[in-house]
Amino acid sequence: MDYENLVVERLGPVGVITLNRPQVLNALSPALIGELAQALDSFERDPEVRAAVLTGGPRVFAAGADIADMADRTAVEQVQRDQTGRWAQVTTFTKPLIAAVNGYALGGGCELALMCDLIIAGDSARFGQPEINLGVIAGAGGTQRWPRTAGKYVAMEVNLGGQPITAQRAYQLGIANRVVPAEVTVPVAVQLAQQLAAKAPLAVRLAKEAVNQALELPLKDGLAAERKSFYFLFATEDQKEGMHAFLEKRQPEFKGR
Ligand code: CO8
Repeated sequence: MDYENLVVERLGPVGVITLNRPQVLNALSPALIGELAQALDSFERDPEVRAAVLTGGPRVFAAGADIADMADRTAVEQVQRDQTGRWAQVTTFTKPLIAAVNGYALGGGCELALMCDLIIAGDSARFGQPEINLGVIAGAGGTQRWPRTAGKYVAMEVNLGGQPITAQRAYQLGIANRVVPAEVTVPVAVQLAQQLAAKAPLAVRLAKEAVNQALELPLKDGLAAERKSFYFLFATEDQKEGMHAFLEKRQPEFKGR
């Protein structure tokens, strides 16, 4: 499939998606979000892809939803062409998805990064929700994921104040897993994705699901769901391989079965 707003590549078991509208700082038009959903769907259905990296390249992650596209829309038009489902496809992707963020991750761009499972931030990264400066608020999770990650007070500061925070502060708040020199953000993310891709795919999938459930379920229900997945994994060949490889002092070869 040909993409107009993305570059989509495969590096062995790792799929790499680069947002590609540099002239508008990767502003997230509906067409781009549609292509992103398609690219993720193609990775989802390809058993050879075991992890993915989402980046905006060396200069900018994404400066938010496309303001030129939205400026003159009415509320009714916004509801009628609701993009929620397409954005949500980022969160229903079952394989590890790592954001590699350089430069601005603002508005929808920040929300996109926060939908990923891990975030590698280049030292140039800036995370923020400047929608308030446009007379609106975040619309793809900014008011919900910031408090769950960084707490209420930081979430208020970011969503009400509209000023971005630095990569280092994001790291201190637990939003970025690592801060690295901007020129190696993508290679570091790909290397991390390759490490995750070598794990047992079904276990990775269920671990991701379980961690995400922790953000939504009461503890008792989350623990019960985790335990069911733990028991379920004993039905997989990879569990037998993993445990026997340990006992035989060799590296496991996981097959995703
Ligand atoms: N949309 C459209 N175009 C943009 C956007 C954007 N979000 N951001 C930058 N651009 C364009 C600029 O208009 C400019 O175009 P041109 O060269 O034709 O004038 C070009 O990109 C370069 O931008 P700047 O000249 O402004 O570059 P600077 O380095 O001076 O500034 C900034 C960079 C600080 C990032 C600045 O561009 C900026 O503030 N951008 C807007 C950031 C913003 O407000 N983002 C929030 C948008 S709203 C949103 O994301 C809501 C998401 C809701 C999703 C809901 C789904 C259901």
